[in-house]
Amino acid sequence: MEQPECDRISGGVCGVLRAVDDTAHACECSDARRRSPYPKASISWSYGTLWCMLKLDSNLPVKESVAPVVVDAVERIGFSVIAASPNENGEHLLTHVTAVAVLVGQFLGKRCSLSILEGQGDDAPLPVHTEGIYGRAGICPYFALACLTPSESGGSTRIYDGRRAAKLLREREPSIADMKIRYRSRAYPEEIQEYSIVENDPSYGDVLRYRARVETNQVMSNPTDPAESEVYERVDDILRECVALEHYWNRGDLLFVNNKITLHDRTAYRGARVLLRMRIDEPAVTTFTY
Ligand SMILES: O=C(O)CCC(=O)C(=O)O
Ligand SMILES: [Fe+2]
Repeated sequence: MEQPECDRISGGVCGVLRAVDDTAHACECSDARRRSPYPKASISWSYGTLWCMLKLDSNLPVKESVAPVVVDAVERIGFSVIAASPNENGEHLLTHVTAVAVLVGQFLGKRCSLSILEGQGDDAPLPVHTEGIYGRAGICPYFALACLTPSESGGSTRIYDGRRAAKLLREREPSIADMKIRYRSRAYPEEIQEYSIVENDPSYGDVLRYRARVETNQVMSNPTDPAESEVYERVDDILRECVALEHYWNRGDLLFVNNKITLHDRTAYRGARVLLRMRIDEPAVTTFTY
């Protein structure tokens, strides 16, 4: 049945998305939080995404129907969450979560690069960004994060709707939308890339492609352009209106993200926090040695 479009998020559809298997839960428009099998997960708008519980303690029951639903949500609204069974604490969780990420990730792309993100606490949030925006070869279209150790407090990951942000910026601050920023990577000094704040993506149309103010950014302004601090303030103000998901991590959660239509950040946190990150079809990574 066709669902009405939801005006709260680009590509969103009101109502129940789809049930996937016996353990899947789809959230309804009016009470997404209550129906979520994960009370800690908060969806800041009322449209529901797919919450699919995976039991990871025996074999891997990844049904063939799961991946297409993840792909559909990631394409439409920009993200999808697969939650492990809450009582899952097994020592093999890393292996299982990685396997699920790769199995489902195959439906989004052909290659994946894995890294472990490990921190011991951070009083500062990680600024909002498009993943790998500094990459000369371009950004990865999709990435996934899996939680191995949730922090003691804080450390939620927020996903922002880049199409909605682009639309609002064009309406309210058209001169800023066309300004360019040059991004660099501190870790890989040879990686430098420049984007208009609003880019026209061949597949998705106008999207915000951006990293909030950091030392390695350079705003490419003309004398008539708004001041640099104003550029960041206006864009950040708009992004605050475009939070699509704030995900509070539980061990075993898997979050798939469409990096071309969303941005993300991470809040400040206390205690050890370990995530597995999988970048899918990262343009800079094209060869593998076995
Ligand atoms: O730790 C997170 O939640 C996200 C980290 C991140 O965005 C990054 O390392 O690029
Ligand atoms: Fe990131």
